[in-house]
Amino acid sequence: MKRKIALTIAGSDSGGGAGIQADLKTFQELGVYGMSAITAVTAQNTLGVDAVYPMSLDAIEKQIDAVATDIGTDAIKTGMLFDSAIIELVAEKIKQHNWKNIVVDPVMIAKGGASLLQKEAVVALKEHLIPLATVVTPNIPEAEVLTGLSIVTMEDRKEAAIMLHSIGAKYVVIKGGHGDGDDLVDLLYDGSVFYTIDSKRLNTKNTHGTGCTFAAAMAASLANGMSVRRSFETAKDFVYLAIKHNLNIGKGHGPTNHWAYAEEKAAAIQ
Ligand code: PXL
Repeated sequence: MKRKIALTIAGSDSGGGAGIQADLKTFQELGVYGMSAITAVTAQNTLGVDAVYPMSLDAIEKQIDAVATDIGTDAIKTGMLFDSAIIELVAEKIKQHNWKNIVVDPVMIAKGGASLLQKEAVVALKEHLIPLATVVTPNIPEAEVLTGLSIVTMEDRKEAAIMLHSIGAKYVVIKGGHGDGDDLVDLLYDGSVFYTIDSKRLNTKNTHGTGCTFAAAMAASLANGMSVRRSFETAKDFVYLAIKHNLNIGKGHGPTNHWAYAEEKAAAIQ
């Protein structure tokens, strides 16, 4: 059986719950062969980020080119890109290698408040990377920064989605996790139609890495040949189960359970 392949271009989380570690675990669980180009190394655990060490542009370019010249990829996921120089390099490389199925997770701030993206880089994200995105997957605070809107109502979310589509993302997902209340709505926009998935909020502090995991699950699903809508549904199921069966690891915001989706599928077959 020929496996599909995905590349994550993102930061490393030493605690294993977010960043490239979450991405590679998610790719694996969805049957996709995972590869990585590391943009920054973070020293962090479930209590927070202690330090951030961005990689040199040369090191990032060499990792991407090494993958491109030999292996290629069926999908890309971008996560923490740290500054505008890294964003411009990654955008240039995606164009140069003519890659498709690009999931852009516009990572900005870690759960504990540490900055994973310089303020100056927001413009580069909008000018260079989002226009290449098959799908961009902000949470509500990220969508606010990207659009300048204050997002309170569902109409605000839809307006933000329209704006992000107009700057070039083919599809826009606005994740509902940061909304208020017990009912959570994730929104997908394809440029003409809105599609939503409703779920109940799961009450736990162990949600570290959910954004990374969601975007990685979308990238793996696109690599597997699914439509964007089906990839959105799969990513939602994957993250919902990962939070529901979270591992309670560490003393702070613990990671989610990347095994849960495949384990539930296996149990359903028996
Ligand atoms: O979830 C955002 C994120 C992305 N990438 C890295 C991170 C985090 C959150 O902590 O550490 C490397």
